[in-house]
Amino acid sequence: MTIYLVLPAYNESESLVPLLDKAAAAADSLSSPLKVIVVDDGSSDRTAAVAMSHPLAARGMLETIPHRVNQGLAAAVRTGIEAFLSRSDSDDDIMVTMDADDTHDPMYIAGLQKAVSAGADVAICSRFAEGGVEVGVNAFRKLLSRGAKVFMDLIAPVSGVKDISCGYRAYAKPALEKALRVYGERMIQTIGGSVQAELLVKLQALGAKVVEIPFTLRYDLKRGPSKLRMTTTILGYFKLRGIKRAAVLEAKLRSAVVSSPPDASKTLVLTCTYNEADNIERLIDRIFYFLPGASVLVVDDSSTARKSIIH
Ligand SMILES: Nc1nc2c(ncn2[C@@H]2O[C@H](COP(=O)(O)OP(=O)(O)OP(=O)(O)O)[C@@H](O)[C@H]2O)c(=O)[nH]1
Ligand SMILES: [Mg+2]
Repeated sequence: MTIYLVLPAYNESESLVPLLDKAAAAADSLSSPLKVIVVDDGSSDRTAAVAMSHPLAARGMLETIPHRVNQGLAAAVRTGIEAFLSRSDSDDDIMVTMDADDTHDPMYIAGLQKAVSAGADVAICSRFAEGGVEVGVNAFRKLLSRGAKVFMDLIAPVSGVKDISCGYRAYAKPALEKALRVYGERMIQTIGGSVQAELLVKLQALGAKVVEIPFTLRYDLKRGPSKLRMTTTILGYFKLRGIKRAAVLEAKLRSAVVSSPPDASKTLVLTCTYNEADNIERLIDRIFYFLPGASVLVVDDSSTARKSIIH
């Protein structure tokens, strides 16, 4: 088993050194190897350089994936999930995400690992579970996190979970893989901080078991200004009602096919195309995913683009 620690980071050069030092100390006491993936979300400071000059990089335990421009937290999380799934070679590998602003202490990774190994699909470090604590959080921030929970309970409940917005979590690999297969491009649809609640909605629709372990949020250690995109995040929460409805439906329709694909050896899928170079590969991949063994006939109506796709 390997633990992949994904750190979405936007202008976190000040916070990364103390955080990575703590990650290195935690790695030494973990029972499984730790690999750190810093997703540098188009930072304008030295985030990538600071990460790569940390001793963890020299030990081959850290890599940085750059976004050329800032794309927002949700896109950074998606990049992290894809990187984890493409690097992991064992079903019992775990992906842990946490903020790179030094408010999440890596010492809780061991507890998250234990919870996932005991059968959880998602384990969340929770401020609101019994024993959870927040240090240095101002009244406005407290209102926001509690308000998000109350709002979600009204429009798109995440059942049994108190801390729906904390980004410090562990995911079991099969749960993420299944979600990506069922939802495809639509696995992450919101843009800002609402992505954390969205992932819970999407995974619970597939029957994921979510547990919480108490932790202490060290907001007092946060350096520099908050980068939270308030408007984008609030708008994202408003979208979650429709997103949840669609996810529940999609999960019902698709999860049976994903778990036991039909024999499609006698099926021909015919699709007619005109300038669909940007979409055809994804379509063919999805057809073969849901109908393994099928044949695909693409009738191309003299598309004008010069791009040719060899699948
Ligand atoms: N806000 C924000 N964070 C990003 C972005 N891209 C990556 N991140 C990282 O995502 C993590 C969460 O962002 P934070 O700004 O800490 O968001 P938060 O924890 O919800 O809110 P505060 O800690 O109160 O600011 C941090 O590690 C950021 O560096 C982005 O475009 N915006
Ligand atoms: Mg934070």
